[in-house]
Amino acid sequence: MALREILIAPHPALKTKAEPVVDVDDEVRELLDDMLGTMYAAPGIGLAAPQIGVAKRLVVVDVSAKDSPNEPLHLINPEIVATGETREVAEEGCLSLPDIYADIERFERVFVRFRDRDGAVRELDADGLLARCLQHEIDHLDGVLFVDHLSMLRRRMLLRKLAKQQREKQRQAS
Ligand code: GNR
Ligand code: NI
Repeated sequence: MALREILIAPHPALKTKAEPVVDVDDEVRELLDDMLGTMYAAPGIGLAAPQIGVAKRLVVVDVSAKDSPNEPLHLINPEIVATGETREVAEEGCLSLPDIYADIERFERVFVRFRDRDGAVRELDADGLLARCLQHEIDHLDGVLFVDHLSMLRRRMLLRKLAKQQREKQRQAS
């Protein structure tokens, strides 16, 4: 397993629509392993391939509590096939938008179809944090960041804040 660099907005790779995976082979499993390791190291509860500069529809997620055993999920070509009726607002963060947080409205419940690491088709009925995380990750596959769900004014404010923070980080590092 290799740790990968997580790209920070406004990197163009984060705005690119990712391509479906055709063959679930060892190369794909290797990528998923790198993604999971990179996610745990960050640490985060989800990671999508575009965040490491790979334009493929691959996602890893683990929303298990910190003090309980890991429950990794590997999702290939995940799709939301149905949603519940109700939406819920909660705070989100993103490894590609470090130190930026905002309240985002999402479906409370989603049904997601995907292929697992063995290429088998599976379905997941998710609610709570898992449902939120899956919507956030599937957005990444379509080049969408959580700030894209906010008003243009609020998005611009948060992206400016991020740019300023990154400039300051650069300055401190040099
Ligand atoms: O680690 C993460 N936490 C999180 C919290 C609320 C809603 C979504 C997320 S996903 C994020 C990791 C990440 O950026 N995945 O793309
Ligand atoms: Ni994210």
